[in-house]
Amino acid sequence: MGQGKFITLEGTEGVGKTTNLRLISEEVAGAGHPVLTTREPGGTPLAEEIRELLLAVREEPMTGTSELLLMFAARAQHLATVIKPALASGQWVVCDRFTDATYAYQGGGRGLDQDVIESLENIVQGGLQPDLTIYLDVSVEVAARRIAARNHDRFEREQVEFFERVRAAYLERAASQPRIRVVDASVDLAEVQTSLRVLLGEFLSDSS
Ligand code: Z5A
Repeated sequence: MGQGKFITLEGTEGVGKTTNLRLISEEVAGAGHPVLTTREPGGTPLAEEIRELLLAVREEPMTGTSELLLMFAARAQHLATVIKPALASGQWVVCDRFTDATYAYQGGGRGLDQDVIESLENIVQGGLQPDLTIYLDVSVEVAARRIAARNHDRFEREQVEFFERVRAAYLERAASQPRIRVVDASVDLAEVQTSLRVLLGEFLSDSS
């Protein structure tokens, strides 16, 4: 069996990634490919512990650089022990967030240097990039309304301006990288899922 494909799902908080991840995996499996669904930060026991460190609300503020290094520490573990072996064995990997989130949140949101992010990306990933990235786009106001009722983690407590910068960074990146496909996720879930099915249908037929 040949190398599997790597699909990532991105968006600001509350855009519906978790809701739509299952649909993407089902479409891939329905086309006859073995599929592994995972997430970042996380995806292995150690990386999930790093996730807890990253999301916890605590008195001591976490510096942007600490946050960036922890994201890539989790990613290094996830890539080496889960993603790369799965792809090598022919599985398709569907991942909730990946390095585009680092460019958007730590780069756009926190204002960290893109060149530093790129250096870490090269160290941790080598040349590995997703084959397809789906960016679910929703205005910050609509996304905030969708998650208003739940307890907010350290990221979700950020101000509206932070999420506006994150969204702008995602859209800028999507405009320059053909592998990133933007889906309007502000409409009804059924409509979002129709767009996702069309997009995945094209990708699956190009990959066969
Ligand atoms: N982070 C980072 O900074 N740098 C990195 O490199 C990486 C991550 C990898 C955790 O990620 C945090 O890590 C994240 C960025 C940072 N912080 N933030 N913010 P996460 O992916 O676990 O966290 P999240 O973005 O907050 O995920 P989420 O809370 O699971 O949101 P979601 O998956 O996008 O949304 P959802 O739970 O599927 O949907 C939210 C609600 O909206 C839910 O009630 C749905 O039923 C509803 N929904 C969904 N779609 C629709 C439509 N179309 N219409 C109406 N309602 C809808």
